[in-house]
Amino acid sequence: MTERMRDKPYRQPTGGWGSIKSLGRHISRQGAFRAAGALFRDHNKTGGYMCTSCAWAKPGKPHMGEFCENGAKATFWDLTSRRSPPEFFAAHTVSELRGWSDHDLENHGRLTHPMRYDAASDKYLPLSWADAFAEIGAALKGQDPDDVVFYASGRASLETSYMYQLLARLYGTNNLPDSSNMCHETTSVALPESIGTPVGTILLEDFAQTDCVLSFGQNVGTNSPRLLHELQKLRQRDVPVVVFNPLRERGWEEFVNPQHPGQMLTNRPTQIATQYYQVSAAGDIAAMTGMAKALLEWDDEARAAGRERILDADFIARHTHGFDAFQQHVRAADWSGITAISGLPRASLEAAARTYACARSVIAVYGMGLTQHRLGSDNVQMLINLLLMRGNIGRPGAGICPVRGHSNVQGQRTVGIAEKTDLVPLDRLAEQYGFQPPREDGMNTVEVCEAVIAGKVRAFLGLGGNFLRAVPERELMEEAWAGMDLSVQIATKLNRTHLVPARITFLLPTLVRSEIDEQATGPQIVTMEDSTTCIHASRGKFRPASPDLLSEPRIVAGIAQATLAGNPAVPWDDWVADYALIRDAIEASFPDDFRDFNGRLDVPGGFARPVAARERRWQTDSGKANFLNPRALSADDGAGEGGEILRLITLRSNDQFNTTIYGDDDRLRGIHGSRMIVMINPDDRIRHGIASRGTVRLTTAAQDGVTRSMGGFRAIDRDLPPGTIAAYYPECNALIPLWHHDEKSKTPAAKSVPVRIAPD
Ligand SMILES: Nc1nc2c(c(=O)[nH]1)N[C@H]1C(S)=C(S)[C@@H](COP(=O)(O)OP(=O)(O)OC[C@H]3O[C@@H](n4cnc5c(=O)[nH]c(N)nc54)[C@H](O)[C@@H]3O)O[C@H]1N2
Ligand SMILES: Nc1nc2c(c(=O)[nH]1)N[C@H]1C(S)=C(S)[C@@H](COP(=O)(O)OP(=O)(O)OC[C@H]3O[C@@H](n4cnc5c(=O)[nH]c(N)nc54)[C@H](O)[C@@H]3O)O[C@H]1N2
Ligand SMILES: [Mo]
Repeated sequence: MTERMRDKPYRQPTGGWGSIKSLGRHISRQGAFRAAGALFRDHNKTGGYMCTSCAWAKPGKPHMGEFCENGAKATFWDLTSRRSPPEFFAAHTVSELRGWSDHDLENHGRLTHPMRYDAASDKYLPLSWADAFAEIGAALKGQDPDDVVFYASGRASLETSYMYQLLARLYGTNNLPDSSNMCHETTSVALPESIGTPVGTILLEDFAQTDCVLSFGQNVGTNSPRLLHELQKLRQRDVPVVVFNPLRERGWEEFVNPQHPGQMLTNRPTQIATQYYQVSAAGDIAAMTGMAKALLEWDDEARAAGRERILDADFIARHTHGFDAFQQHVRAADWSGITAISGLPRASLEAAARTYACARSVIAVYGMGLTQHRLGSDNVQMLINLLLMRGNIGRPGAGICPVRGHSNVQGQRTVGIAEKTDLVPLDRLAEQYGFQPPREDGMNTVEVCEAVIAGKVRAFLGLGGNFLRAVPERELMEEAWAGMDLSVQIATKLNRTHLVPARITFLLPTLVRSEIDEQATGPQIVTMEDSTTCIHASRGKFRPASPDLLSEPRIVAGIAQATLAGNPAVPWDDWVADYALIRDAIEASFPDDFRDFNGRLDVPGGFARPVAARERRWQTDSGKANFLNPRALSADDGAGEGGEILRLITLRSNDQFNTTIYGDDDRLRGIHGSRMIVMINPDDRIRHGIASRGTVRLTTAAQDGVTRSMGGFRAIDRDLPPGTIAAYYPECNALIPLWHHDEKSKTPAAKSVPVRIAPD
């Protein structure tokens, strides 16, 4: 693979012809020609299907091409003409398939038939759906519910997710971890403490009214490219965009909108970031403290001179709690610590603060670069502190904008997929369905991993996802996984998790969202929630990849009926026949969020769930928005300190969706033909005696008796802050200790793994 590797920094803008060319290649490789026309007709359109890729908001008046390069790739990947039918499994043992790459496994095509692992032949063999459900039900009946895990990746609809959480609770457990536990759980824990809501406060229309965007640790060009449409529009109004990111991500630099013929013809890009700060990994608390310090100084000066205040004193007095302690904390922080940890000079932080202070309304956008750290919650809360200083929450054009990952990850939590019982209206579920739901908190993802390694998890059901590739501590996890009694994987394509069988293992293939979901009352609609709390309907348009596929609601109902005693209040069959009835049930459980659910399916741009902080109602202990002091200046809490230790960022390429690897290219970073690379600053490389493009080994710097080491990476020079290196997820997950996570939310700290580097 390394022979084919090419690397040359990419100078072209994001979007533009590069993205059109890349799409052309993907359509033909996947044989997904039928999908191409639909992109213009149905993709993210009212009456069409919602993109399965990211959770970014869908506008009420969509572009004709309301899609991006990566959303289109995800659609082609789903609608491929390639298949992995029973004959494929007959020809390959599971041990053999374990030698295939993540790309090759999924690229072989859609799963077409329910399968069960047969240990004697080491192969997956087909079986009927009825047998699969009966055997799963029998196996689950023999387990203690506390030992069973119901995992959800964030793609399944609100309807499926609601049924899935109900299945788990009727069965007797709150073990409902989800991909969010590795992602924005930090947000879900940090925001309620600060502002009393677990989700972002902005709506799409706020971008039209904002005067400044701050961005921390999010890669817009790859992971939420349609957000570039909003950013481009506000740049045309000359609104400043201030970016903090250790890497120079092309998406934040320049964009050519493929939807604008004029711009495509001239290829004259829009400059997105007006100020770009390459903060050190885990240096954001320090950077934001520097900005806050500058604001306080200028406010002192303004007050002394009788000029207009820099702080929004009225907002702080009326709406917040803890400001005095916060300002003392910030005043006490010294610039030398701030500049050392952020890696940024004082003048840069003052320039960023100046732009912030000059803007009336500010939106702060962030992603995994803030959440996936040992003090990730402090990162998020410090960003809120910065917004609160100038009253930038709860008014038009201002607010906090966590950019969510999976297309329905936020919605799954809204309808009850949560291991924490205080997030779920258990009393209402108890009344609605006449049962006693379990009242103990379940396990989150990290706790599930601990329990798997300890041999305490006996059965694992996965509603989508690729758990073993996504979690930390890969080697111990794969070893322990095989000791479980039961693994049930509801999936669209084959992945590594399916190839580490438990004693009994089922692979249950399902429809994708763009496919027609025909049930007894006709084609069904499903719904999902975007990053801005707006709920959208989605209607499949394509013939299913195989006649043997069942929809996700049908599969969840099948497992439930085979496992649980009958309950007249839970009409699984009626629900499957007509998903509108599931939506009625959701509305009954969550009346505030889903008032008139079926009546509002086609509101253009989706209908927004109410968010109290958006209206400056603070559902916190203090009844106010809380200034909260960060516990340290460095978000890695000292883990990456010491001369030889580097902070490894594990991140996504432009050619993947999480563990789904579309190809080996990362066009926007100028890397082609290999994913086994480490991006490194040339000074760091030379200091460690590594040749340019030399082969290197990374070893985790942790004294816990476990050796975590991976060789075979190529070192590629990139403009990165000293001490910060970057490589791809999921390849690097074997290097992340399970205990290396955000302290409050247990989100794995995948963005600053302490490692040593050496020639290999
Ligand atoms: N095409 C595509 N779209 C996706 C996904 C995908 O894999 N492919 N995944 C989806 C999912 S589930 C999610 S959660 C989102 C993820 O989207 P992002 O939040 O963008 O996640 P990452 O790609 O992991 O990259 C995070 C960014 O943070 C920067 N960063 C790393 N450490 C730090 C730090 O300490 N400080 C700062 N300021 N920046 C830092 C990295 O350089 C990188 O640019 O995207 C979603 N959308
Ligand atoms: N080191 C490191 N680790 C990370 C991260 C990181 O940045 N760095 N990011 C974390 C984040 S943010 C996340 S969200 C997790 C992702 O973790 P997961 O959500 O568990 O992983 P995915 O790769 O999204 O899951 C892909 C699989 O889902 C199945 N699938 C796809 N579509 C559907 C569908 O419509 N229905 C069903 N039933 N199955 C489907 C396919 O079989 C596919 O193989 O990884 C986390 N792990
Ligand atoms: Mo995510």
